[in-house]
Amino acid sequence: MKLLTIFIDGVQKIATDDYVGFTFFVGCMAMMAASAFFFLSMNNFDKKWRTSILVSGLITFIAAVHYWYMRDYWAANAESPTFFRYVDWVLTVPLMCVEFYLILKVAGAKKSLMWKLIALSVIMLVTGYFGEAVYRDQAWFWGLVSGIAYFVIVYMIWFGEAKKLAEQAGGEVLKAHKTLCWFVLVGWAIYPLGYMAGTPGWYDGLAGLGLNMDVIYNIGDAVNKIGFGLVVYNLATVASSKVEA
Ligand SMILES: *C/C=C(C)/C=C/C=C(C)/C=C/C1=C(C)CCCC1(C)C
Repeated sequence: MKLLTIFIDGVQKIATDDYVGFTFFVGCMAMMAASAFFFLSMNNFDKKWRTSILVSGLITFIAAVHYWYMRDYWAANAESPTFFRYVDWVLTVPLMCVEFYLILKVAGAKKSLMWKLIALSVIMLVTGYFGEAVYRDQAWFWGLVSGIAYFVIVYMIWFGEAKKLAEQAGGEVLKAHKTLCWFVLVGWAIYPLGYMAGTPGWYDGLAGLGLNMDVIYNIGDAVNKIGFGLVVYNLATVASSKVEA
């Protein structure tokens, strides 16, 4: 129906200085391309890696669909598509936790590790949504609670349970785990910056720097969702070729 309207009414204009709209558009394309890449490469790998690649593709595919809506929403309302944003995250971030579990399974990772990471990520996102959309006056408080959940995740993968498993697995799995840890520490830290640029609080000065919340979130998504997928893709490539050789 939506497509039909676009064909009949013509496409909504994106102003040349609408850089927020531009990043939604490019983000949508990038997520689509990445999904095609991951899905089409799936059968090149050993069976035990296929689920990981499938999950990489699902992450970018779910994001592509949400970017399609967010791009539209922004074009129509020139306001943050907060609802779609958080629905996207609450589906894709737990899938990123699943990726950790899947690559650590070779070292005997238990489902309980996966569920702990998923629960923490949901706490991080639901409290973030409260601060951004529901209780904006206390954005700093909800941001803080969200940040604590974020740091527990960082701790678990850098120093806790997940780290120990990665060391037991060693080799390529350990390397990939380390890279993913860096993504969570540095790549995920982009999001609180966006949050601070987009909500009122003692950190209001950030918005004065001309930083835009949606641009920051869109950059974060491209870096993290496609980057995560490529780390797993690389691991699967190296590990699969070793078995064949
Ligand atoms: C693909 C989407 C990803 C990887 C989204 C990640 C989102 C976060 C790490 C968000 C974190 C937040 C905080 C740590 C505090 C402020 C509120 C959030 C939700 C922006």
